[in-house]
Amino acid sequence: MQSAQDGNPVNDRLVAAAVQVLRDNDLGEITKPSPTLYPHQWLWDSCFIAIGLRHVDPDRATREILSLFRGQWTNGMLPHVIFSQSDVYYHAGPERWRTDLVTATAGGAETTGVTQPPMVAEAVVRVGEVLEPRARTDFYRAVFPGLVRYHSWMYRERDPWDNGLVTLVHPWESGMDNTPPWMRMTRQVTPWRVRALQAVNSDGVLDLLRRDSKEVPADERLSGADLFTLYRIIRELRDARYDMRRIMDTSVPLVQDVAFNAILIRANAHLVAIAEALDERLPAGLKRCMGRTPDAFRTLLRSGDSTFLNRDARAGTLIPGETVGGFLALYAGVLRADEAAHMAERIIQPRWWPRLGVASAPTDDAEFKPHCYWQGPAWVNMNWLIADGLDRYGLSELAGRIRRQTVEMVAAGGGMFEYYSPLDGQGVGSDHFSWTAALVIDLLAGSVTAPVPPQRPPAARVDPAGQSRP
Ligand code: 9WN
Repeated sequence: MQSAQDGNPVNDRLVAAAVQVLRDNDLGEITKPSPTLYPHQWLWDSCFIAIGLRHVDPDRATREILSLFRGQWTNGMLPHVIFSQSDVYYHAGPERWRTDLVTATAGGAETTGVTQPPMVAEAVVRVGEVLEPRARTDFYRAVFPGLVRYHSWMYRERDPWDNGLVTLVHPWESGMDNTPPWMRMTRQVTPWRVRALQAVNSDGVLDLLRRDSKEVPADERLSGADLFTLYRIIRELRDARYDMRRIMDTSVPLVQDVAFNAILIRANAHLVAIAEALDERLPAGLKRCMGRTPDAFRTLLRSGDSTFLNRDARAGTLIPGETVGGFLALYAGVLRADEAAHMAERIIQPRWWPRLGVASAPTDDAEFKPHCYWQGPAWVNMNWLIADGLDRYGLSELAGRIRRQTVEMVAAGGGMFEYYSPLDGQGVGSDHFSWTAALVIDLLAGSVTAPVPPQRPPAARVDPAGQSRP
């Protein structure tokens, strides 16, 4: 690997530590998110990892992305996990999903049956920026067909109401598994056996049946009851053969997730840019669907303020409970300048930025827990996305503050942790976490990307009818 060091001894030590984490988690063509808790390849993790790796080993960064396509399903889906080391235990391993009964994958890899936020096009462009023009074209050409198939799958399979928003079928697809609104949805389908245990205060026994909570303290993970509910959803998805038409007839919660769709909007813009660079055409049907997502996204806006929420797609109603995901509207570039400025003011309020920002759930949410992954802690990837979005609106002072604070948080936390308490900066979750390391490298390298202006002026302010069923 090359050096990404900048001559400042503190930063140089941090970069060296980050590079070491990536080296330790390197399995050859892929990087596992952490040494033992997450021993396979995760979709959006690999994208963030590639964005950091491009500064130290651009060729390895391209392979991190290319390796994702070996898990691509025949229908175009890029799965959320590709099981890479068959002999290594993971609590939701291939036997839980049995996707081999439903599909083949491009490279014969075993995978889960759901996806994760579509960060791939972003990672492709960021890696492309550090490649020589010819190598960039080759790289673009290698990923383009797979990207088109993936984006087409999202609309064809996961936009059953054909309104431009992608619907998720498992909290793991959001990448932000246990944010309060997602937990509200999943708890609607807690299995009766688990409810029976809860009724007599005995659900603690479920912890005896799990291993993930042995890796990190139990209060930094989901409760046993919640985890077994997620397993139940997997079972329903498996029985429905991961087919959206059948899934709609099950009790699986269906959610139009704000962060996922914000990332999709940006990814679509990248896909257009990649196609233009290659002088290729995108399928007309895909272009039509992509064109509708920015306006559809604004139907996730709560009327009366600048808060974007997830929608319960079955009920057609917004799900109460703000998350950091709402701030990714900045990253999507779908706001008017006044809305962006208002959002920036909200980010620095103490409920989102108690001592460190940006909390994944506000401190006044009844479910707020500073050490429990998406129920409060600050995450490096979210800060990276928000800072990028602020730059799009010229809000660079706050963008810079978020970036500096993020690097300081990691430096003070004593390791590359999965997430950090927004109350006191304590590093929590898994240590030696790859995307934290990769994005610290990227933040310290400074952006090689000029801020991207917002896509286009958004449509008129949200129509209250937007909250009705899509
Ligand atoms: C389930 C790997 C992944 C991240 C997710 C994070 C966590 C997995 C888990 O770890 O989810 O996908 O077992 O909790 O929530 O964002 O991609 O780092």
